[in-house]
Amino acid sequence: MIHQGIAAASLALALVATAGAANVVIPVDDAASSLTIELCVSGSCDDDTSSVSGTMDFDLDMVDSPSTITLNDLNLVLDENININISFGILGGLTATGTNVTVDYSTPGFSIGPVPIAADAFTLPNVEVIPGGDLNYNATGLVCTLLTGSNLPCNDSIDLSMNGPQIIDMVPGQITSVNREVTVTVDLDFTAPLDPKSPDLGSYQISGTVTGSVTVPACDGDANGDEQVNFDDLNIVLENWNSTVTPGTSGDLTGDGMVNFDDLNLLLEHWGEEC
Ligand SMILES: [Ca+2]
Ligand SMILES: [Ca+2]
Repeated sequence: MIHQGIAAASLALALVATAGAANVVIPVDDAASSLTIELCVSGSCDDDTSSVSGTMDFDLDMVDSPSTITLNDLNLVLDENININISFGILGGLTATGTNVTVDYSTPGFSIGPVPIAADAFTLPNVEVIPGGDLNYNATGLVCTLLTGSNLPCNDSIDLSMNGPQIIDMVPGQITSVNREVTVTVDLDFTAPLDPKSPDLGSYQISGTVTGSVTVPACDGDANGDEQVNFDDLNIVLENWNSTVTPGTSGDLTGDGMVNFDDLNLLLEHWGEEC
C-alpha cells in the first residue's frame, strides 16, 4: 500500500510537472558542438576531438522567459573517427580508433527535472548516459603485456556500450529564448573505465560542449505563454478588454495592439489546445 501511495503521489507530481510544459526537440549545431575523447593507459594519455550531431529533447514551463527546464532525451553522434596514439617509445604503445561513437541518454521516458533556470543557467543532476560505438585498438610492447595480464588481447575491438550507463553528477547548461527561438547549451564531462573488470588498466574521458537552437511555432490563442489555451488566457483578454496595448502582449493575440473580439475569437478557436 505504501508503494501504491508513493506511485500515486509520483504520478500526481508528474502530471503537475508536465502541465503547461512546452516540448522542444533541438537539433545539435555540429558547427558549434564538439566532444573530446581522452584515452589514458598506464598514466599516459592522448585525445582527439570531433564535431557532434544529434538531438536534445527538453520541456520548458513556457517558451518565453522559461523558469524551469526538464531533460527528456539526448542522442549525440560524433561525426568523425577518434584517433588515439599513446607511445611509450621503445617500450611500445597503443593506437586506437573510435568509430561511430555516440552518447545517448540511457533512460528515455524517465525525465530529469524540472530544474530551475536562473540568469539563463541551469544544472541537471545525475544524468545517466550510455556511450556507444567501437574502439579498435592495437597494443605493442609494455601495453600489450599489461593487457595480457588483464586477460585482454593486444588487438581487439571494444564495444563502448559494454561498459553500461555512466552517471554524470552535474550537467551545467545555458538557455536563451528570444522571439520563440530557443537555444540550449550543455557541458558534458565523464570518465569511464576501459574495462570495468580491470579498472587499473586505463580509462577514457568524454568532455565537451553541445549546443543547438530551434524556433518554436507560435501558439495561437496563448496569452500567457504556457503553451496552453485556457481560462488563464481568457482572463488576460478580459482584463485588458478594449485596451490599446503593446502589440502581441497583454491579451493582444492578433498582434494589432488592440484587445477586442478578434482576440477573443482567436482564443475561442484554439480553446483547450496544447501547443
Ligand atoms: Ca496559456
Ligand atoms: Ca488584437
